[in-house]
Amino acid sequence: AFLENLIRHPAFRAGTCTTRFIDTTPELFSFKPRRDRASRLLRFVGEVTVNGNPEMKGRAKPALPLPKPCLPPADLGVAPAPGSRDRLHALGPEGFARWMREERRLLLTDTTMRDAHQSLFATRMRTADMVAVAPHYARLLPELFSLECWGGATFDVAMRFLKEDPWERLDRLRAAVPNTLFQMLLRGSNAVGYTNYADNVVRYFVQQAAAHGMDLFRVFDSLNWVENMRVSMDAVIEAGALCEGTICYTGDLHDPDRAKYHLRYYVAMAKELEKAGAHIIGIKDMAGICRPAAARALVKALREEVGLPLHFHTHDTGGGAVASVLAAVEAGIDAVDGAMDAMSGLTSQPSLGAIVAALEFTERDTGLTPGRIAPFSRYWENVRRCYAPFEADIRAGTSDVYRHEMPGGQYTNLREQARAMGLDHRWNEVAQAYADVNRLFGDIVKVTPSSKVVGDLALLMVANDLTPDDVADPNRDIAFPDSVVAMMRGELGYPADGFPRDLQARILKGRTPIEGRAGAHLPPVDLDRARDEGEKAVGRHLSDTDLASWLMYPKVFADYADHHRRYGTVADLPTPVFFYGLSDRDEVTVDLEPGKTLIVRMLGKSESVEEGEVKLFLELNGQPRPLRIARAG
Ligand code: 3PY
Ligand code: ZN
Repeated sequence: AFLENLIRHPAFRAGTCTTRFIDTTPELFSFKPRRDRASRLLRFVGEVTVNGNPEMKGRAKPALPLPKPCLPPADLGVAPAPGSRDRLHALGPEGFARWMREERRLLLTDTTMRDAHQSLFATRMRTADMVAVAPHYARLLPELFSLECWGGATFDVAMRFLKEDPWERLDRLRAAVPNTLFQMLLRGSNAVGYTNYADNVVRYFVQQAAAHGMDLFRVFDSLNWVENMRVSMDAVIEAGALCEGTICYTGDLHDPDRAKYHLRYYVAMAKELEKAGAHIIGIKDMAGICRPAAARALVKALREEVGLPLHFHTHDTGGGAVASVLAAVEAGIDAVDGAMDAMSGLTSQPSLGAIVAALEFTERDTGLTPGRIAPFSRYWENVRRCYAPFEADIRAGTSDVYRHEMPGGQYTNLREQARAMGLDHRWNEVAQAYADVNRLFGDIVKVTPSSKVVGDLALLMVANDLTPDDVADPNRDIAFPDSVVAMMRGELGYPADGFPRDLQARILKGRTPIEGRAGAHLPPVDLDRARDEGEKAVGRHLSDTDLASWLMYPKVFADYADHHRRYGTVADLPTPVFFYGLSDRDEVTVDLEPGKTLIVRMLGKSESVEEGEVKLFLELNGQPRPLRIARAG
């Protein structure tokens, strides 16, 4: 314990300690008995069983016990067949992109482990549910083009709500799937956050992600400003990974009133991305408003004007996504995104099974069959039941999305925010305000983080009964949300035609907007210093990936690290135990590592009201382990 304290001490690590260090550093001799891993995990399970998971506050538990997800039958002793990742390693990014463009098969990305759960149940899917099925993907679906399994909101939510290390998720998935490309969503200069980070922080983040096995980075900018994407695109290219330079789609190609978002606009952007070094062009229809006719025209034009393969991403919010995918296929799209059937539809991606079936026995046959998708869908169906409290109560598609244009990942979130503000019954007004704010801002791209800014102002308008005229009225004093002021200052960059000057001046109240790219004004972060600060804040050594987490989300990371210090790694717990705790006579198995399994049995409990605690009668690997848990609140 002494040695451990010594080597963890920041002064020792920095090499600044003198010969008197041991005498003058009494904390080296403070040996807090470190509870072993099983005890810490049991304490967590006990806390959740007695006091509930804080994440469940205000949410209704599903009926327990939940059915156990059944894994698609596969022989895990057999090595997986070579897949897209092996091809990338053989051909390199440029060669791989040429192969994509020449391939007849429609290539498929499965978004189940990222966008689908981000859009259906608030990004709450846990590592345990992904890692369990990952080796089955490697063996049973080696034809898949990629698995989107990281980035976007998953990074923040993993630490903030699931108390997991997102890097550990990536490492464990990577170890289980050696053959298929991993794909992540990167918000350009906002990386996996909501603000602009210093250029060297963005570079460091990309380097770490690539070093931990990320193969394909879908890079976008929330205002379609290529200048804001260059730093991250360069970092991806330098790391030898695939760079998918992405166009965010908005408006409607054929609507004469939305002439700003015409074919010329998208073609010009795609050419800029091609020049910037992209290997693939992504078409990101985050709201699911790219209608079939638009998808057909866009893909056709981009194929004619750009030499790179095209990858189409959409959402099924309005119910028409498969039609758009098929239109894109007819026009020659190279790859498309879908989600496993049970995780598809509504605000998520269209159904992979439906796409596979639609193209079976045609020229663009995907090489998969609905029968091979089905066992995966059945697995995810039961996994999804575990997350029922996080689902929005939406039963059907809504073509209202063509009016408000909210991204699939934001729609349910904003509804939830509106509900929390007591505006649930005024949702129609929120949706209209969202559309109005978009117009006030000059008709912008709405995707994280610009979509959050539009949502913030829309909620403020409805809560305060403000009309668009009120917002634009120079004689009316409005306390604009910080996010709105920041965006008008140029902190997220600028749309091609800038923001409307009058409104911008009114919101900035005399402050001057940033000239050019916000990142160009941010001094580089001293990474060694940042690591020292982080280590002081969390009281332990920070690994390179810890540092990347700390740079993205200092407070969230520090809270996560504190949770980890108290309870250890909770990512291995089965999801029902993590959210709902143990019921009497429950038995759960937790694989800590190969050969180290915990079997926890709950025999019963007794409550002592005077002492304000609950005694749980637990058994750990057959041995009695009673646990006393103080009743909270
Ligand atoms: C994200 O940035 O998380 C998105 O999913 C945007 O569509
Ligand atoms: Zn999406």
